[in-house]
Amino acid sequence: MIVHLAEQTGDHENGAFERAVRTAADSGTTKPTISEINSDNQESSQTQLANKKSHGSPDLLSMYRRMVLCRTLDERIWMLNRQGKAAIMASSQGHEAGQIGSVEALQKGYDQFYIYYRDLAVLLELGLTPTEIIKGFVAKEGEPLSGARQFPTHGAHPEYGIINLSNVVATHIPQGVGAALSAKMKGENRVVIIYFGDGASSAGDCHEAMNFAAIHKLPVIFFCENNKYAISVPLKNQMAVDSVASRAEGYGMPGIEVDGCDIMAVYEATFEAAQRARSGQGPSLIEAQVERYLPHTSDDDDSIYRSQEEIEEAKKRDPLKMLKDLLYSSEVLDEEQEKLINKDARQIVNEATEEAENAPYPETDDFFKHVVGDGSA
Ligand SMILES: Cc1ncc(C[n+]2csc(CCOP(=O)(O)OP(=O)(O)O)c2C)c(N)n1
Ligand SMILES: [Mg+2]
Repeated sequence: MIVHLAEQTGDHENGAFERAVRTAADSGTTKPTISEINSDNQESSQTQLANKKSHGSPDLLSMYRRMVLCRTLDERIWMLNRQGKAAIMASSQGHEAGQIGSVEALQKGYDQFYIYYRDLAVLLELGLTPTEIIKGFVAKEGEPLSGARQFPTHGAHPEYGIINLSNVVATHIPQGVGAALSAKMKGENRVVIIYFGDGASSAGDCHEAMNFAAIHKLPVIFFCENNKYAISVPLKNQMAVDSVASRAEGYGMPGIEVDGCDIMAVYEATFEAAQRARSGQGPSLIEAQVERYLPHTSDDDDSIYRSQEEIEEAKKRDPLKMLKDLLYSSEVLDEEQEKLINKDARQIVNEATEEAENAPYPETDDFFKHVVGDGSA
């Protein structure tokens, strides 16, 4: 992890980095601890954490299960699109560790999540069911974000703290900063995390939002999922620097580069940024270096701008594989259990697909419900 510090905060030495995780599977069993798990893998962030004092307890086996579920759901939605049943899809494959690791470090039901179109795992982590998500893609009654009126994954779920009103790139970044200003003015201890891509980081909205948040020390985490492409435009044609996080210095906040395929590294960085935010020290910019395995969306053909070799190379860093290898080497996971996890995920996604496909379309009579106010508020 590389930290670009615009100011000396001091807590990198003694704060949230000073913690560890408990067992990879169930606590209270004889399964090995993270430090034991990582005895063969000295370089990983999990190992660094393991030797430090415990404060939190992410369950790596559970996180692996959730990653598998997200990947299985993502593959299914892509397939439904190819069958002509699902609308446009922006795949999260390669982003799962960044998304799940960051949510794990925050307070569900209290913190606010300004997400973007690629954040499938964030939706699942915050409580949307696979059925509800597929309903968004096939525009069926009961989709909770917009009543199936919006682009899939778009809308809001205030109870879960989810806001994703538009896919006009970067427009949600100042909106999230506004929510953080509101939290600060009300004296709430809430953190707002804003997810966006590397392309969005070059938009004017992003600059204004970061500048404002840093001036007013707002409780925000800017979480950039850097997959090195904005549709077909590679990073080098988007910015003249090679690190999104390095820009943080220009705004007066810490910028942290983290391996977005290493779920514990993401958890650690997000936890620390949340602590800064909650203790009034202001925003942080996390650059999670992730991979994009599929075309930009199901409407895109990446073969005209990206080689197969490059994609195969990126797959060596597959976040599912990375966590799976760790769990295998620790004997927390074996072949039989892996098969069961895959089978469970397939069954959940099969049932969700069937339920969503069999659901009715929304009533035309309430076409404007949740779209235009009824004047009562
Ligand atoms: C203001 C605006 N400009 C252009 C677009 C078209 N567009 C949609 S997604 C996208 C690329 C965004 O890339 P990035 O922020 O890196 O996110 P990624 O899709 O790679 O996760 C663009 C240019 C848009 N939606 N909004
Ligand atoms: Mg991108």
